[in-house]
Amino acid sequence: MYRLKTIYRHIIEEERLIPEATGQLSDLLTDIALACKIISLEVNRAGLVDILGLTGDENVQGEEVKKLDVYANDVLKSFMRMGGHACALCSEEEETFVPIDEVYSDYSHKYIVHFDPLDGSSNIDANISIGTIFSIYKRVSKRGPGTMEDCLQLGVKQVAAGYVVYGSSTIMVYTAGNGVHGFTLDPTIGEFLISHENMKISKKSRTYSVNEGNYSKWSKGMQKFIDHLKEADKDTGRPYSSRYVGSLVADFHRNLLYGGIFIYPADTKNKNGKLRLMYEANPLAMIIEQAGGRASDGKNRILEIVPQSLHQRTPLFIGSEEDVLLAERFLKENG
Ligand code: FDP
Repeated sequence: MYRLKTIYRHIIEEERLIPEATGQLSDLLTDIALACKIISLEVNRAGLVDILGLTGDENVQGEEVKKLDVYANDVLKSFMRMGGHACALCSEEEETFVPIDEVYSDYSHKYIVHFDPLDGSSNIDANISIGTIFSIYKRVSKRGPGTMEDCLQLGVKQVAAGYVVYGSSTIMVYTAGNGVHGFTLDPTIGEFLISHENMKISKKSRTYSVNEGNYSKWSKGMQKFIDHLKEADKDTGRPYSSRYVGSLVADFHRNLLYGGIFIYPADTKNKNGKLRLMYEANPLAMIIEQAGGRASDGKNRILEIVPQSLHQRTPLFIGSEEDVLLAERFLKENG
């Protein structure tokens, strides 16, 4: 007997646990999964761009060859627009949010989606894993196209979040508030099949992921924390190993599976860190908390940071709970 469970079936089973569910969230998640399958196909062909035509050129159908991040943004936007469940889309690639108007919907659309269509895109040409990150909120306004108030909600208000890694295989991981589940794309049948049910991150790890080239720009507390992880001490499992791909989704996914702490701190150049609260930190924070881990800006819980603008940045300490707590202690003790 086959024991295959598609992501679609999984989403529906989760929906059935909620008696008042209308099915809209399930449809939206399914739209995102389908869009990401299409992006995955194009990511796999990225190395052929030099052979088939540079970005900016026309392809054989006379269409312009788009940069992959622009392409991913367009695919996600059009699937979610046509799906009719979102009243606003907020993308890392867009200056402001895209309100969804009546042409595509009857105003029953009740969700807001934030997404980073292709995270880690500076790695594309080196064949390194990249990804898509998304986050879903319920609207607060009653009807009509979504508003800025709908888009700027606390991370704790997310109803679902997830990411897709385009790596040695394509994997989609999502949570709708009932655990974290991972699905691997089987390219032969074009389906995401369950491969990682109810993922949990270890409480303590032996791995840190940070761009250590920025060491001289860090605060004293941050420098001391990394120095501490590198000291040898058998009892506390040190020294830690260092693993840094430089592609957030890839680093995060590895740490979720094997334990670890990912850090992008504030530094003298990036006073508020580099990563985006709404597109990167909040969705990954919801996932890590659901998996038993912790996410903070070094002091405050990521999910409780009040957003002021769509592209706001934040320092990020995320991963195994005890490691994040230890980092917070070092920052506090060193001012
Ligand atoms: P990228 O610049 O390649 O798009 O969010 C952007 C991001 O990648 C993350 O994916 C990654 O973790 C981080 O920036 C890498 O930044 P550094 O190059 O400064 O280490």
